Amino acid sequence: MKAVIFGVTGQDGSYLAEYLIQNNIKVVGVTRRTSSDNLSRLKNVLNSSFFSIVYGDVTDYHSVLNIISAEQPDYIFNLAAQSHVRVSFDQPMLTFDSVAVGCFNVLQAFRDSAPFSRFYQASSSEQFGNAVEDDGTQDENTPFIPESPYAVAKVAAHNFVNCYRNSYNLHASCGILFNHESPRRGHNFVTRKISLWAAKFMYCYERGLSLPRITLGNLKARRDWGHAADYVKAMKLIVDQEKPDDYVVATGSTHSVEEFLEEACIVAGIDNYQQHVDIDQSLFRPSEVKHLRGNPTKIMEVTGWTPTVTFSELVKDMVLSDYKLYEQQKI
Ligand code: NDP
Ligand code: GDR
Repeated sequence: MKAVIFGVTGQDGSYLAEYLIQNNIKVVGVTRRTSSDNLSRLKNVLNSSFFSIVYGDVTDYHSVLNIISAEQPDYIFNLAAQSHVRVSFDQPMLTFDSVAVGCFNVLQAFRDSAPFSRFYQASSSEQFGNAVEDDGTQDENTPFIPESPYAVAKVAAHNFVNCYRNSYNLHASCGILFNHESPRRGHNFVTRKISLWAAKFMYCYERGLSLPRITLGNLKARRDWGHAADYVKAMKLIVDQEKPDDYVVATGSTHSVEEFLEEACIVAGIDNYQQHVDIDQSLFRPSEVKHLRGNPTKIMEVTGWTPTVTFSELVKDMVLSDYKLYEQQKI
């Protein structure tokens, strides 16, 4: 069995590559040529005989078509995206190209050259915007009311996948994933920004060094945070179902950014954390998604998937892992 992963160098791509290889699936990872190293998350798989790298970009249809037609994979995972919501307000067209046009290119190449493969699209809870069911959750029937250029592009990609599935009888599915984090999270997402700061604070406090401050935006926003290692398992379960479909992947619990900050401070032993935090209005978004709490009933019932890492365990994992990076002078 063979899988092609677009977006392999990202947080999810690296966990997914490891998980597929553990399951005896060969992985072809698609990477962009960059002037600095972008393979740091892949160190666990780079030397595996089950892993290889090819160059490609989802906005370049010919590169995508060449890869899919040459590899004839059993699975195609499209995780490639400019994935930062705030940045999508600064670079809306670039975001649309990588997310919506990129998805279309992969879908089209799949249909044109490997139609018996199985396709997975990384959809997002951001697609719901501020839509919510009566019980305060979002599920597969909740309408999409996107609040950012990123979310608009993800809705377009999601609709392309549904259109191609229905029109051409393709095995194409979407996982509508709620926020998932890990020690491999990009440094400018709020959880990693907080874990890095808390770890640095702990490191400096223990050594009598001057204590760092942190600047954040909206602390009131609520997210349903899970662990990326759990969520890539859901991706494989989704493509392994007999029928293609769309699934919400979430923990079912919600916490505010402030609660994440408080939990990180508990792990790092930081008292009176408010005195070390600055709020910067420029970090607020022009339009904010206020409350996300997914209802994962469908994926749990159909596939048996269940999240294994609690909110507290996730925060602890991230802070302690970043502390080790400071100790080892790797940051
Ligand atoms: P990351 O930002 O960590 O990774 C994004 C990946 O996409 C990187 O490998 C990046 O490559 C690649 N990429 C960006 N643009 C292109 C392009 N034009 N052509 C090819 N590759 C490209 O995201 P995550 O791993 O966190 O998320 C994976 C996917 O899941 C994304 O689509 C994201 O939008 C979506 N998602 C994520 C959630 C989360 O909470 N993490 C929740 C819901 C959806 P490079 O390293 O070269 O920049
Ligand atoms: P999100 O993640 O937008 O939910 O998208 P992010 O961590 O960027 O923001 C979460 C919430 O925290 C608030 N916030 C801040 N955010 C950032 N980045 N930096 C700050 O300093 C800060 N202060 C407060 C934000 O306003 C927001 O409410 C992530 C991405 O992985 C998407 O690709 C994915 O689709 C969704 O999760 C589900």
